[in-house]
Amino acid sequence: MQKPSIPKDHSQKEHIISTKCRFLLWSCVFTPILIIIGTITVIIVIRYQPSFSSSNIKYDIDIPCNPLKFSDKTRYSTGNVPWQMSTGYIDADSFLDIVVVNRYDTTISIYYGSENGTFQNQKLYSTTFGVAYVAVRDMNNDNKSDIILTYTSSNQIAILINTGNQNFNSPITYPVGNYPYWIDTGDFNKNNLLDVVVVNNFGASVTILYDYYNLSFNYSILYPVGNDATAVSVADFNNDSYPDFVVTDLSDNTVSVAINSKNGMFKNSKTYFTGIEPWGIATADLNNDNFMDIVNTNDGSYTLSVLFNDGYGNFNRRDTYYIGATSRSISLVDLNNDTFIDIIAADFYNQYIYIFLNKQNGIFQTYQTVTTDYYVSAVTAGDFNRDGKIDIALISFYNLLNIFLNQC
Ligand SMILES: *[C@@H]1O[C@H](CO)[C@@H](O)[C@H](O)[C@H]1NC(C)=O
Ligand SMILES: *[C@@H]1O[C@H](CO)[C@@H](O)[C@H](O)[C@H]1NC(C)=O
Ligand SMILES: *[C@@H]1O[C@H](CO)[C@@H](O)[C@H](O)[C@H]1NC(C)=O
Ligand SMILES: *[C@@H]1O[C@H](CO)[C@@H](O)[C@H](O)[C@H]1NC(C)=O
Ligand SMILES: *[C@@H]1O[C@H](CO)[C@@H](O)[C@H](O)[C@H]1NC(C)=O
Ligand SMILES: *[C@@H]1O[C@H](CO)[C@@H](O)[C@H](O)[C@H]1NC(C)=O
Ligand SMILES: [Ca+2]
Ligand SMILES: [Ca+2]
Ligand SMILES: [Ca+2]
Repeated sequence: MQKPSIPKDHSQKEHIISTKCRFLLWSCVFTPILIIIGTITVIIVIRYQPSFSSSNIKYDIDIPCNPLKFSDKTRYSTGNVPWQMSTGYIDADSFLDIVVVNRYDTTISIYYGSENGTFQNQKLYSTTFGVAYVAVRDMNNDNKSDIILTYTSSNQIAILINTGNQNFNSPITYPVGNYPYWIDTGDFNKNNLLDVVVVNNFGASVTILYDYYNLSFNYSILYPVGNDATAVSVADFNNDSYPDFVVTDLSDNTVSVAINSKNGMFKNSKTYFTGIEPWGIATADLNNDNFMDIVNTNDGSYTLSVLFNDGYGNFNRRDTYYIGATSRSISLVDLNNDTFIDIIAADFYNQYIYIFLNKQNGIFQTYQTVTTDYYVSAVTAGDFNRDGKIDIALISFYNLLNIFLNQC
């Protein structure tokens, strides 16, 4: 074996060279590497810094209306245990109306809006079965919002067609899968008639009902998704103009993303991990790259997951925001009018909503809390008083609707 040896007569030169080398190594290699590592660490820490509590808020001065200001809450009575809500234009004026589902009654409450953001007291409508979810949509293209409900115990959905003057036709029902829980709509086959996707909570599936004429829904399919599917949101994820959808799979800790095959049918869905027990879901473009992103609430890990679209309908980047509370409902709207979508999350076991302002890059600032009535089951938003600022409506288990007008 040959020992490595350094020629003796070059030792002085070696020493000078090695000193130079060391200096060069430190100044040109190690120091920049340390700076880069330090910068990356700082970026990672800032980026993934969870939101602890409202007392930790460091307001970024460059985000407008930070923090947001709201009017004192206005309260309205609901039926027994309000569970979900939706907004739309139900009577002929141009002021938003609100529909609330009362879980322990077989009723829905309709609140008709006015120009100053106040609402008439509830108008109660009886439903045939207990309802879990409501979507307000114009289903027959007459510019009047109709009401779609899930009848959980009869495994049906019901459509109440708006006939004007605050009246509705008696519900038309359609059979779906086991325990229909959540609904969204989209024109999946692009025939200019809205189709309906219904989450079957006990069925690990969704039912897609296709409208071919006059609300016939004469064709429907059962499409498999993950276990204990809870919620669904429709959006065009791959920008091919055909609506796609995403479902929360509560006991799989995933979302299932189903891409439209450009004929209204769906290929196998792709799943992406979320936090623990994903429940509520909504979609919007959060980083203004014109591709739709996903936000869901996680019941088991008290977090929100934000999943970013890579432009092809894949969601491999996930950011997590800790709220320390169970949330089952979120609303994605631009609350400070900077064109970037913000997040409102409802606290199911407490008296708060959490507002995350977008830092204008899809990353969200530490949340701001707004105190509400207790046990917020759902939150929604809309410009109720038509001043250009998006307001907030939510429902509390104590049979109350709260309205907060945005004073940004
Ligand atoms: C549709 O309804 C909205 C809200 O009621 C109203 O503001 C709008 O003028 C209506 N549009 C047409 C074309 O009738
Ligand atoms: C708001 O509008 C409603 C309906 O037009 C009216 O009855 C009420 O007095 C108004 N409230 C305020 C505070 O202006
Ligand atoms: C559409 O359906 C409704 C309710 O099922 C029915 O009363 C009406 O006659 C139908 N209209 C047409 C044009 O088929
Ligand atoms: C549904 O109705 C449309 C229009 O009448 C018809 O073309 C289509 O074949 C029907 N589909 C089924 C599955 O019955
Ligand atoms: C989405 O598709 C539309 C229509 O093809 C196109 O104009 C637009 O640039 C696309 N958006 C993005 C972000 O690629
Ligand atoms: C929101 O921003 C738009 C565009 O900058 C502006 O025209 C509008 O007046 C703003 N609305 C409010 C309520 O500040
Ligand atoms: Ca209608
Ligand atoms: Ca699509
Ligand atoms: Ca915003």
